[in-house]
Amino acid sequence: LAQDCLVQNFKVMENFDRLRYAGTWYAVAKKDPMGIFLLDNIVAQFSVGEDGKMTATAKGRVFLFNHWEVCANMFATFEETDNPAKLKMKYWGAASYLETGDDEHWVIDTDYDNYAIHFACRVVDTDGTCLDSYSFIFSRDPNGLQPEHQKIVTQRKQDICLLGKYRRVPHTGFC
Ligand code: ODT
Repeated sequence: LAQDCLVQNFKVMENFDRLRYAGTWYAVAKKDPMGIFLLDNIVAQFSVGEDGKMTATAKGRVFLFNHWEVCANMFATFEETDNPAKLKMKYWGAASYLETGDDEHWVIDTDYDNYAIHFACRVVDTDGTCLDSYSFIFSRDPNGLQPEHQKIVTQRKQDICLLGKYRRVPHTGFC
């Protein structure tokens, strides 16, 4: 079956449950966007407030001005859309020299207990494919995914036309 790779046709998690998604996720692989920000040791922590709104914090090693290596402490708030798995993320850093932005935050798939596939398209091309995307493969376990979950993740990478575009994200304890 030929793949059209149209962003609007990407399937996302059905009946996405923010409460079950909450907690700590370790990035074990990442597809970088243009102008990469987070390098490695990336850990995200999602919470759901009493108002039901999702927020997150993330840590990760970044290079500032190409040579200054620091741990970035980042914050995000999420806005809902008509699809519960397609959120809008506003993010900023604890320090003013860190990145700020507005990105999509799509949860492509998760079993909540082991793996999650995140996807964000920053620029949709005129033909409907994604021109600038980034994606995190998250694991509840910093040591990585079990083979049975890796199999699902590989399939989802293919579904979003990013198979072979990921790099491993090491956890060395830097942050
Ligand atoms: O790292 C890159 O190259 C892309 C930019 C990533 C923006 C990171 C902002 C993190 C804000 C705090 C967030 C938490 C949760 C994030 C989960 C996944 C996507 C960033």
